[in-house]
Amino acid sequence: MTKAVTGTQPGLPAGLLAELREVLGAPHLLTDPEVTASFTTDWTGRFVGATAAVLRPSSTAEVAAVLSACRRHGVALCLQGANTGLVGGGVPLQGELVLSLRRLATLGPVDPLSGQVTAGAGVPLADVQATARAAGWAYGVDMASRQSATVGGTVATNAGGLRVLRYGDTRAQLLGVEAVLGTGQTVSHLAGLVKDNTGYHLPSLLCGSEGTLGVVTAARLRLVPPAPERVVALLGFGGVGPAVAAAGALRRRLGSLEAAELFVADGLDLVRRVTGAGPPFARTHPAYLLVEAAAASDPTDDLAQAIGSLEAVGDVAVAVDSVRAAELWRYREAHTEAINTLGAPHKLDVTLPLGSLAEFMDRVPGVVAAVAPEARCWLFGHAADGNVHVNVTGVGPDDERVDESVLALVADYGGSISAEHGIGVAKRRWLGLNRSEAEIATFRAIKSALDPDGVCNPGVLLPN
Ligand code: 2HG
Ligand code: ZN
Repeated sequence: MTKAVTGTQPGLPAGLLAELREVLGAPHLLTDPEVTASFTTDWTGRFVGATAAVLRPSSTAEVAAVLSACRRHGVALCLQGANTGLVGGGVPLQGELVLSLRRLATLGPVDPLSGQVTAGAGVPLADVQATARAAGWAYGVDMASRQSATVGGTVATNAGGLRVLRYGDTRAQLLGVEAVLGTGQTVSHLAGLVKDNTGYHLPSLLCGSEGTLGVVTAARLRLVPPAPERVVALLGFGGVGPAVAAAGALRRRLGSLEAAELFVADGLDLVRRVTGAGPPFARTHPAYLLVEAAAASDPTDDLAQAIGSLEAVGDVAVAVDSVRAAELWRYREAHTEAINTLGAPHKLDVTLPLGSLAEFMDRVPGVVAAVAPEARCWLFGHAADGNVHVNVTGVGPDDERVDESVLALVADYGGSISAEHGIGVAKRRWLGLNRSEAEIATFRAIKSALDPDGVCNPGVLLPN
């Protein structure tokens, strides 16, 4: 495999580490390279950075103290949750100190009246889901990395995931945040008032800012009514076009539709090779749609009726129990780990207008082959959101020709070069495909107001 994208490590001002050790306590400032290694390489293995230390604060006050020391010494920070990001935005590619937020793990009680909870940045998504469930509510955001992905990371990237079609993205759940801005100021607005028109909405600004404006330390999250009765079905189609059309039709007919996930034949083959799973149907289909409906009472009949009214479905498998439901989900959720077994992929998470999604997916392999004949494309995603994950294997970590061609094609179709993973370092060169000069200048003005010294994630999001 070719060498990964690597970072450099400049020297640190004398006394800074001693000062930070004082703030955090010696056990929470990690310098042993064997220990810090897992904080400096991204999940895919494509981006490898380096750091002199990983800092592990346990409170907002400690975050503020770290930030103020780093500003004073002119040393940048790389903000990190569970390091599950896929665009290189959470690893220290410029030798930054890593600010790991996992110890901010306080999860408050669920307010039974409003259906809200306050979670520290380091709380794993699965813990928010479980706490909500235990209190008779549910959390609307879900994704395959739920056991590790943290609230702070999902807020910083405005994570989407599997249930966006019903509940919206992370921003749609966010009623308030606490954050230490790059200025060193702490802002805290966690009352969770649903109606609160008192000026700029900082949660919206910080959500999706990818750690470039400050450190989100806690979030006030809205919960949704539970939908404990679930049914999962896998549908086979003759192509992506009919599968996307079916997702739209199911969405219109089925208020309980919670997920409509898309994958294709070669992705399924790869997943089966890696996981050893059997085939879902006796015959192969070019495209598959995995759907889940959830409601207070069993939605199976409604789903069956809605599927019955669809045109062009080849085969249908309905999961009658949770074991079978998990098996069907695995065909879709295992794509990411299965692709990683082929080497560090280039991950191009994009959105297309729904009417162009099938044509785009059809054209991508040719566009990739034109610049990298040895590469392979893997396409899967969230059908109802127009969000396809273009994964490309067989290209070197630094070789950006494939990224360039695919993202240009996305822009030609009027799509977005980042649907849910963010811009990170991987796509910042191409931000101009989606954002005008005026917009990027506005982004820069916001960055310099909130992080005037460029301490927070300096290499992320904004083009050089
Ligand atoms: C998913 O939808 C995630 O499974 C990861 O967003 C996508 O691995 C990817 O490219
Ligand atoms: Zn996704």
